[in-house]
Amino acid sequence: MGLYKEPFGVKLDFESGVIENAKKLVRKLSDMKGYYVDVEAYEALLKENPVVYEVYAIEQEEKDGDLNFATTVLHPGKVGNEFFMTKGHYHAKADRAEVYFALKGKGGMLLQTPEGEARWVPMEPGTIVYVPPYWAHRTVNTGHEPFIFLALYPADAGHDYGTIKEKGFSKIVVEKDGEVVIEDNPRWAE
Ligand code: M6P
Ligand code: ZN
Repeated sequence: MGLYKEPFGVKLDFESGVIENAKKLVRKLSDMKGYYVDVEAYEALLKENPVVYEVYAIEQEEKDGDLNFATTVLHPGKVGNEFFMTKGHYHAKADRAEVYFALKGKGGMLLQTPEGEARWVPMEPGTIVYVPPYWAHRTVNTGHEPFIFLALYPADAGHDYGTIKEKGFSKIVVEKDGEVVIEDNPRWAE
């Protein structure tokens, strides 16, 4: 039996997004310094330091052929007029793909090639998003309740946060006159 891992089933609570026995990761606003365009609004909100998102992950050893999965509970909120979002990443093994499945709430995914070509894919419960190899991906909560989704990704994909942390995405997702607007990131050209 040494070759074979033990199969298992785990329960995902659709209301809360929690996966039983998963490893929980909490990202507070203070973990996201430099990610939001409006620095003043960021500093002001830091006094409350809200939780921006939680991740519940079931991960395997980083081996080719195996699979990880995780839910993310992305809370509603804004920094200035920019919606709460995940950090976003390329895969350390850049050619690894991923699939997201939206469970609850409202939002979308911002994707980008290494050259800065960006796409926005709106997500609502039932939306399945295919993240092709090489595309960075970040999710954004554009609603008023937690935005919850499941992600499935190769166990050896890894996370490369560096590029996004420095430059962000070429687009930002903001609220303007009550509408969700995807606009150029003023910091991108610097
Ligand atoms: C999804 C997956 C995870 C990722 C999480 C949060 O659940 O893609 O691999 O960690 O979203 O996104 P990030 O790592 O960009 O903060
Ligand atoms: Zn990923």
